[in-house]
Amino acid sequence: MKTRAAVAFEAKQPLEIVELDLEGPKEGEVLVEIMATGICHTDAYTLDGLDSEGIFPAVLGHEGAGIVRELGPGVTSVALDDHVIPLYTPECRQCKSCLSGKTNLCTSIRATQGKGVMPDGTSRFSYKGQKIYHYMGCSTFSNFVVMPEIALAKIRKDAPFDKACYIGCGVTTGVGAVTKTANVQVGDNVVVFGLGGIGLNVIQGARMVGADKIIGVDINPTKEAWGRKFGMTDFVNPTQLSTSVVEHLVALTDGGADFSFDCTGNVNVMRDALECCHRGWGTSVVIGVAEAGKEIATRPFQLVTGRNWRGSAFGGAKGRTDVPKIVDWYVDGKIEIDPMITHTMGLEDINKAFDLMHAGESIRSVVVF
Ligand code: NAD
Ligand code: AHE
Ligand code: ZN
Repeated sequence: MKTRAAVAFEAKQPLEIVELDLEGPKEGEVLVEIMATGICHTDAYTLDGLDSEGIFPAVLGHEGAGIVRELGPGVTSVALDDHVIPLYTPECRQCKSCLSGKTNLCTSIRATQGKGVMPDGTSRFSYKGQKIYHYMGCSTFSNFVVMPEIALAKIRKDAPFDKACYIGCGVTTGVGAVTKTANVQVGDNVVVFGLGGIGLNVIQGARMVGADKIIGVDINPTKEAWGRKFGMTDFVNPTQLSTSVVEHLVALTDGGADFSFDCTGNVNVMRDALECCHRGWGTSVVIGVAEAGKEIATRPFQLVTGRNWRGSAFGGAKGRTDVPKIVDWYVDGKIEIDPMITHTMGLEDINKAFDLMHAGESIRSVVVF
């Protein structure tokens, strides 16, 4: 069949809207019509040539929502017309990682996902006979995609696609980092670096679990109002300080944060996020994805004296189990999504979403097919 898609033919070039050929689902696979997709900073990072796994030409996008249109042989967990969110972190419930109960990082198809192909090693997209690669096992910048059933979360049908798609990455990543990875408790002090599409969800997650101080840090002053909208109690702009940001935050939290979160992908910020944590117990969670080749550093003394450095992918959420619950939280009004979706556009305008993100003018842009 044919599918309309925004293709990244090369790094650092605008996406091109073209009609691709798409091969149908094989054993255990499903054809999904993508109804809406968000644009996450990780898509920009890959498009900008900063991803060590970046492959071109590819159909990017990993924050979508859609409808099951065709089932391959043997599919049992979803049915025609089900509403689904594609999962870049699948949940096979059979691999060592899934069975461990210790992680959401299902390993069953991670290797082929990283190579831009389906689990059988083939790509299903092509353009004029040329192979086009998949991305993060999702490729939601295409109107139709083929997904393994283990990488589909079935969601309720009353959740609007143009909002639910954000749960496919940003919402789950931010809220889950607080509730699952960090397990923030009532009364904890939290510092969030980077108040974009992820950081604001960390803030609303911290508000939801009853954190005490929720301090937002951003170099863009317009983010103060955004943070306050979702529960931030204090705002810090590092460019406006006369002391170091770490000293300032340690003073503001009476000795350091119980939890901090990096939502910038900047390795220097990651260091500040660790070092503003409380001596003896503070934990810093790295969410941001750093450019290929970048490394984090700190004095080992920071860890010797009880600070903890952790990371979180997809908020520690198990996709098929947790994503439908997060959709319930949204529909039941426990978390907000609508105000964070600042721009909605057609696929033909998808490059504007990247421009808005780079200019710091959007929180989330969503493409509706
Ligand atoms: P975004 O562009 O919407 O937001 C980034 C924010 O960081 C902006 O508000 C920007 O002003 C701020 N910022 C930049 N440099 C800063 C600095 N030096 N100090 C303080 N603030 C600074 O991006 P996003 O979509 O929110 O994504 C944030 C990061 O999270 C990216 O690195 C992305 O790749 C990553 N991410 C990780 C996961 C995961 O599962 N670990 C999931 C989604 C996104
Ligand atoms: N390809 C990058 C890694 C990128 C990365 O860490 N991705 C996150 C999700 S970002 C979503 O916006 C993730 O899930 N990581 C776990 C995994 O298995 O990729 C690189 O550095 O090579
Ligand atoms: Zn993302």
